[in-house]
Amino acid sequence: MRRLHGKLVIATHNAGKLREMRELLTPYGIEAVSSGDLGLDEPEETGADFVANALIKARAAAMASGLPALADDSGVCVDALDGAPGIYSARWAGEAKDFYAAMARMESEVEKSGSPSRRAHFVSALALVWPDGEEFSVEGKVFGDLTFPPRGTAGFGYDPCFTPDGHDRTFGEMSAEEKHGIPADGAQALSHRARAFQLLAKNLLEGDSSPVANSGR
Ligand code: ITT
Repeated sequence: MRRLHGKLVIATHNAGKLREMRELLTPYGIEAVSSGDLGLDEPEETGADFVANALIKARAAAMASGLPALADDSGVCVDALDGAPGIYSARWAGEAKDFYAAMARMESEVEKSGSPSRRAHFVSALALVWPDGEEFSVEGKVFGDLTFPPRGTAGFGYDPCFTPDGHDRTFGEMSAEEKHGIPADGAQALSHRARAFQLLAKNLLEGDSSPVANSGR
């Protein structure tokens, strides 16, 4: 399996995601630039699922930059809404990227559905594409309950309206470390993106230079 080292493009224009992805890559000594830093265009996300859209974004950034590119496609899937907004999670916030409006719409559509379920899950697909065309993708999920009214100001997007299973605070009320920190003991991380990242790291990042390998595990 090919290992990732050196310079990488994080193919996102979403500042919240970029921050999390940079933090996740920090221990691996990879020099990360963003597609925003490089002035890359945002490709149209025409895929039918999260992995397909992550691959579209990573391929476009790898081709345009000549560097390996890591992209995330993610969203929240609500059981009472048959999985919506899912891959359309960003679009629900509109041009203004107003996630409080998107969360209000979610609350009202869930109420209208008549379903008693408040179950939801976040999904993150991470795709890594090298400029020579080699591709790798993984998916992470976290299940929990919708929480209305939204609580907390940490994180981004739908974080204030999602309480992961086993917790009584929303992602919006958690520190970055709690939401997407990687446990040192090898246990599963909490967020969908951190879980996907653990799979990516296991396959592509734990070379001789990784802190985990150096610690003798
Ligand atoms: P890029 O395509 O440039 O990466 P985007 O915001 O358009 O940015 P997506 O198409 O993947 O990204 O949309 C994902 C949306 O789902 C994102 O805008 C968030 O609102 C939401 N989302 C994903 N992960 C989230 C998280 O960890 N916490 C809160 N909301 C999240």
